[in-house]
Amino acid sequence: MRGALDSGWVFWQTEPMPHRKGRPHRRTRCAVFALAGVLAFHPGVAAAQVSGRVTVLEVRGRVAADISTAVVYLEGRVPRAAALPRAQVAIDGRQFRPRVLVVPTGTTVQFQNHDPFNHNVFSLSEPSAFDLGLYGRGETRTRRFTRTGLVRVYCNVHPRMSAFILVRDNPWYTQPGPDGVYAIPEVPPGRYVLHVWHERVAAETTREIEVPAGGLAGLADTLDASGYRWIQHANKYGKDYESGGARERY
Ligand SMILES: [Cu+2]
Repeated sequence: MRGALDSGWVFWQTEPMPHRKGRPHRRTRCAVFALAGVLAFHPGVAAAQVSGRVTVLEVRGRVAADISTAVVYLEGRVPRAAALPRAQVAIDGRQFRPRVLVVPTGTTVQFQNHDPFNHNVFSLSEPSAFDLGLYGRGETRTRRFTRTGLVRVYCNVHPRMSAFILVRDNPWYTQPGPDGVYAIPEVPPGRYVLHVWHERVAAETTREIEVPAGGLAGLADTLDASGYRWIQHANKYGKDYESGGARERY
C-alpha cells in the first residue's frame, strides 16, 4: 500500500555561516525524504526509530486478525511538505483496496473502478466531505485531501462498501505487521502524542511520549474492540439505502 504512495517532505533549516568580509551569511539547507522507504535527513538532524507492538482484542479476549489495518502515528511536529503526493484506491469486487489508507496532507487519491458496474464514491466526513458521482468500469476519479483527520469513504450504490483515509500532517506514521509489531523510522527527538487507531475501536488510544536521540522501543498498546457492533451507515443524503443495506448480497 505504501509502495503506491509517491510523496516527500522537506525540512528547512537556516543556520549561520562563518562571517565573510564582515557580512553574516545564512544558508538554507533542506532534506527530503520519501515515504516509500527512501529516507534521507539533513545530517545535523538527529532522528531515531520509535517501535512497539499493537494488540487489538475482540470479544472474549480473542486477538483480532486484522491488526495490520491499525494505524500508529505521532502528533507533534509538522514539517513542510513538498511535492504533490498521489495514492491509489482500487474499487474491485465491491470493495475498496486498500480499505485503510494513510496519506500526508495534500495527497491526491485516485479511486479506480475495476468493477463492470457503477460506483458512487462519497464521504460525509467534515472537513473533507466529497462526492465523486456515479462512474463506471475503467474510470478513475480523484480527490485531493488537504485537511488532517479521518475520512470515512462510502459508495452510494453499495451500502457495505467502506474505506478509511487518515490524512496526517507529518510523515511519522505506519501500520503494524500481522503480529502487531511496528516501527516508525527517522523520528526527530522531542515530545509527541502517540496515537493508535483501529476502525473497530471507537476511542483512539493516545498518550504522550518523549523520543530521545537514541529512539524509543518496546512500546505496547492494547486496543479493546470487544464492544464493536456493525451499524449500517447512511447514504450520501443521510437516508437509509433503498437496497436495504445489510440485506444486499456480497
Ligand atoms: Cu459501489
